[in-house]
Amino acid sequence: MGGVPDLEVTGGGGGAVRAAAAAAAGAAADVAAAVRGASGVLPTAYVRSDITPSGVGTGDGAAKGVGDGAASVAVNGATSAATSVAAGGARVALDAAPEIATRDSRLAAVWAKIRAGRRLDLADGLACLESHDLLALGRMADAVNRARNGDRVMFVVNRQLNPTNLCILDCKFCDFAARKGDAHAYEMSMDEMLARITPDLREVHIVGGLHPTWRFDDYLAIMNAIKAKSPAIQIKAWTAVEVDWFARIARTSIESVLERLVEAGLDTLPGGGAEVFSDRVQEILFKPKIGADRWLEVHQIAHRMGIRSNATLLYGHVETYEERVVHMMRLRDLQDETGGFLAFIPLAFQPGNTGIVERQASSIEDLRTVATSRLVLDNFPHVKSYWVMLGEGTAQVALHFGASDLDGTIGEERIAHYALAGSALGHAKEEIVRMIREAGKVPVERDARYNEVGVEIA
Ligand code: V47
Repeated sequence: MGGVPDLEVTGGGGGAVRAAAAAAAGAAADVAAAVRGASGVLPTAYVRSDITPSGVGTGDGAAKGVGDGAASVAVNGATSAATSVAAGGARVALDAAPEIATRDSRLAAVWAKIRAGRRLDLADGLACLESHDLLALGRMADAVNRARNGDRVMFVVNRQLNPTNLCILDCKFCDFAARKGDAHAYEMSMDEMLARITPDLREVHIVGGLHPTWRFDDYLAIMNAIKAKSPAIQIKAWTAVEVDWFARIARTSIESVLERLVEAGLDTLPGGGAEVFSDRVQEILFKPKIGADRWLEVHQIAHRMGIRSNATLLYGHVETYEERVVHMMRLRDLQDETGGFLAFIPLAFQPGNTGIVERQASSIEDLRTVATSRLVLDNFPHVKSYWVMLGEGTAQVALHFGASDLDGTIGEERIAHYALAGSALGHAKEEIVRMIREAGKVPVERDARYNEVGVEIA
């Protein structure tokens, strides 16, 4: 194996970002990333006291456990009975919900339901995804998001770290994973990983493949070394698929794996590996992987132990609208029970060289999915507009379609870029701030647990 393919990011001070995924010779992942200038006058500085937090969990879940701080808020003057769920899972209702005109009668019925404080069902979710009145759908999701988050959009100064792409699984949608001997296969040395942990980072997001020979202790060693180098950094690491794998290779329970991960510095679990909660899609695209029940079980156990987590949906391949909505509703059910989810992240499938679909879902499809998730997931604090997969422009527009988080600076994204994503590999903090302000929103820097960090943003 020829070392770590270089993903070079230049001009990190807010200037051009150029990415060249020069994977080992002949590899498919030769990526030219978007070049964006960071010029322009930045709007007024954000100061913590400018805003009033609302609908954001306390964020100290790992210390206290989740489940505190349930909120019940008036809906259109009436009290919503269905709002007494846990911290992260609190439903927030709309005071003086606006009239939103639409000629789509099914969408109008959805809005009437929301204004009455009633929960959406499968048919409602389908009405949203099937509606041609995208702007009315967007206004609805925006109103619901504003009731929770106002104009604030959160982001984190973070870096993604993918220690290896060697993976025993063979998921049809994944261009990132490799087998030993593949041209693009890599394993980072500890020095290579630590070189990526710089003092400016607040969060490191670590995921990789299910390596054929690494032991659980090897994964723990990565976390321990990162914490030794940078004790204050927060670690968001390992998908439920990896947590399940660790339990298998260490021949122990999920609880014991999570305990050891927390001892090694784990703060939160990322939302990856969920794909689509559908046996049908699993059979076609990710047969050898854990399915919906196990993914949900891992997150349920984590939440019970006080570990907060995220949830993703991979869309834009072979799934149906119904499967998307069912996926959201299963997440909503778990959130009702535990309140442990922080954010939902719709991941737009990057077709790369998979041959599954000819092109990425359109921006219209992206915005529909973001907006629908904001309306269906009434107990999730945040819907994330993941600029890596959406592209920076659509990600900005999604901030008006219900999204309240832009993820972060990312540093060096590999999973989407091995699948030929057109976005940058990473962005300087100034560029993320500019993207949020350009969308007319207020940037709020957060940590991995969605605590506002209260730094003044220039
Ligand atoms: O689990 C793989 C997906 C996920 C492709 O929790 C692909 O804050 C699109 O989960 N096109 C990893 N998606 C990324 C992820 C994530 C990203 C950002 C934030 C968070 C969070 C989580 O990416 C995988 C898989 O579902 N994926 N290949 C692809 N070609």
